[in-house]
Amino acid sequence: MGLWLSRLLSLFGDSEARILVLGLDNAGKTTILYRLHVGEVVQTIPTIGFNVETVTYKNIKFQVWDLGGQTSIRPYWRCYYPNTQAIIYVVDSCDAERLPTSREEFQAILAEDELRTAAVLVFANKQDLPGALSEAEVAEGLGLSGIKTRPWSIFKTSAVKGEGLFEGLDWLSATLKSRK
Ligand code: G3D
Ligand code: MG
Repeated sequence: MGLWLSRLLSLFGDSEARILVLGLDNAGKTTILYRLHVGEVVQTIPTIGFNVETVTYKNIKFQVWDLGGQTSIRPYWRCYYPNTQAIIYVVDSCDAERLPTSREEFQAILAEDELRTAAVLVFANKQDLPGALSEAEVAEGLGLSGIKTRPWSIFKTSAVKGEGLFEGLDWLSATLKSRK
């Protein structure tokens, strides 16, 4: 178990905690979920028709789904908001074309009332590929500097190489700890 995970566990005690891993499809979310080696990834396909991947470690749930697409299912996302301590937002840094769409989805998630206190960790993923946007470009593209009321940070990652993920999670566990 990583230090970040044991830190999170000690923070939450016995209470339920949720960490949402969100972003457009193809950003690298599922790859990251497996990379964390937290436990078995379970896929659920609720009747409403969006696929959620969940890894549960003790009282912490990591849950992943794709943003974008059909707007009719969005109200059902709220079922997954309670007790959310953090949002890990994943961006494909090579997909400059869809960065504006990713921004819209990101801003919509930030505007969700039930998520207003969640800390925000952004992964500018796929940094191993040529032509990847820099961390600063991804930050600008998402409008990160506009976030004033909660902690956020951005890290360069390569999910396939396993780079940057744990630095980001260390930031997250330290940040949540300092808020306690
Ligand atoms: P998603 O769950 O956000 O939709 P996935 O994204 O985790 O399924 O990843 C989408 C594709 O991007 C996968 O390729 C995956 O291997 C690749 N990918 C994820 N992270 C990285 C990264 O950091 N670098 C590179 N080079 N590729 C990455 P396939 O080919 O399996 O569809
Ligand atoms: Mg996926």
